[in-house]
Amino acid sequence: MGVRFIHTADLHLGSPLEAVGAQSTQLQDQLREASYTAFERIIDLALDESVDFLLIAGDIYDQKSRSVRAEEFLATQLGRLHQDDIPVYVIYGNHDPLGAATTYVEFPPNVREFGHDEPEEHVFSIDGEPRARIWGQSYRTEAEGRKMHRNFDPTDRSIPTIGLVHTGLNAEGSKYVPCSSAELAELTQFDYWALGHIHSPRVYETNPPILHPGVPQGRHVGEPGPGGCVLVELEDGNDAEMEFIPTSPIIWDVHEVSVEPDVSADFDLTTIDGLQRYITEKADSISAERTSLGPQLPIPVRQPQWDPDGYICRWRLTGHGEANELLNSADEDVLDRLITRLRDGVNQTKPFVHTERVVDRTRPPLGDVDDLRDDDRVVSEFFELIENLENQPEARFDLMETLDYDNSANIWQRVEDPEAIRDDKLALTEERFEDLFERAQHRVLDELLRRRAK
Ligand SMILES: [Mn+2]
Repeated sequence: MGVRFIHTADLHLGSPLEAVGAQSTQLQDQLREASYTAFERIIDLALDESVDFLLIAGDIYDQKSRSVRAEEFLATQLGRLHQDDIPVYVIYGNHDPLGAATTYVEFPPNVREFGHDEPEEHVFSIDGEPRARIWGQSYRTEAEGRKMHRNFDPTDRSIPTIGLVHTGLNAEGSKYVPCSSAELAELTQFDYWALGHIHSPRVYETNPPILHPGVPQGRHVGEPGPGGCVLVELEDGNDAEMEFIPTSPIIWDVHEVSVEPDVSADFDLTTIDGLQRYITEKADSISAERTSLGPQLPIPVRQPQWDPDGYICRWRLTGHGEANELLNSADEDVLDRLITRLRDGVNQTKPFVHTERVVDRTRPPLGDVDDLRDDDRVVSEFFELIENLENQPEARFDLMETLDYDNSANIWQRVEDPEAIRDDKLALTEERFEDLFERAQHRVLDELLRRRAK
C-alpha cells in the first residue's frame, strides 16, 4: 500500500512579477494573477488526481509583501482540499519564518503546520491506519544554520517516510539549513526528500528521490519557465514514480537572436525598422508554436492541457553583423528605441509575447578573421588557447578557481544558491562564467582585428 501526493514549494504568493516597462494594464493584471493561477492549478491537480496529501516545502509568502488577499486566497484554495479530506503539510522557510509571522486569516483544519522549535512528525492515516510519516521543521528566523534533518528520527520505516526541508543544499553555507544531498541520502529511514528554496526544478537523486520542485510561476527572467510541481507515488518495494507538472500561465525566457548575415539575410539590420521586423518575426513564431519548453529533468514532464497566456522574453542579440554598428552608433540610444517599439508592437498576439529587454552581444562584421587565423601567429595562438580552454574541463575549472580566489580585491564568489552570496561579492555562476569567458574572447579578438586592420 502506497501513497500519492503533490510536492510544491516557493509559492511567494503576493509578490509581484517583475516586468520592466509593462505599461499595458491588462498585462500588469495578468502578471499579478499568474502566481495565484499557478497555485490554483496545483489544487485542481490534487483534486483531479485524488492525491492523498499536499506538501508545501516553505516560502509560501514573501513576509515583506504578505497580504490579506494572499492569505484569504490560500485559505480558500486549501479549503477546497479540506472538502475532499486532503491534508496539507506545511513548513515555513526563510521568506516566511514563523518567528516573524503575522496572521490575518485562519487556515482550514486540514492544514498541518510544522513548528520551529524542533523537528515534528505528522502521521498520515486512512481510517485510523497509518500510511505515511512526514517529518519537518519550520524556520524560526530568516537565517537557519541548524541542521534540522539530523534530528529527524522516525521510529520505523514500515510505511513511506518523507522529510520536508527548506534548504539551499549547500553544505558550506550557514543560512539555509546547510547540508548536501549525500548527507540526506545517509538517513536511510527516508523514502523521499521534499525540498524547497531553490527556484528552478532540480532532481539530485531518484532513489530515494531528493529534489527541488522549483517555483510554480517564475517572477523574473532568472526563473525561466514553465514552473510547476511534482506528482509523486511511493509504494513499498517499488522505485518512486514522479512526474513534473507545469503550472505557470506566464513563461519567462531568454532567446538568442543571431545577427550573422547568413541567418538574417531577409532583413536589413542596418536600420531600427529592419531589426524590429527581425525580432518581431521571432516573437510571432514563439507565439504561433506555443512552445512550452519543459525543464530538462530525469523524470517525465507532462505536457499541459492549456496554452500559456504569454511569454516574457529577453532577446540576446549575438554574432558578427552590421547590426553591431547600428546598436553602437554614438548619438542615439538605438537599443532603448528598439525596446520601446517592440513592447508597443508585438503585444497583440495570443499568447502574447512581451519584450523584457534586448541585450546587445553583437560584434563587428566578420572581416578576414579566417585569413588572419592562418597567417598571423598571434591570432592563431589565441584561437589555440581558446580551443584548449573549451575542450579541457580541468583548464576551465582552474580558470574559475582563479576568479574565485579568496582575497579582498576579488569580486567573484562561486555559488550554487544566489541567496547565499556574501554582501561584498558578485555571484559567479556557471552561466555568468560562460558569459564572461565569451565576452573576454570577443574583446581580445575584436581588438586584435582592429589593430591588424590598421
Ligand atoms: Mn527560500
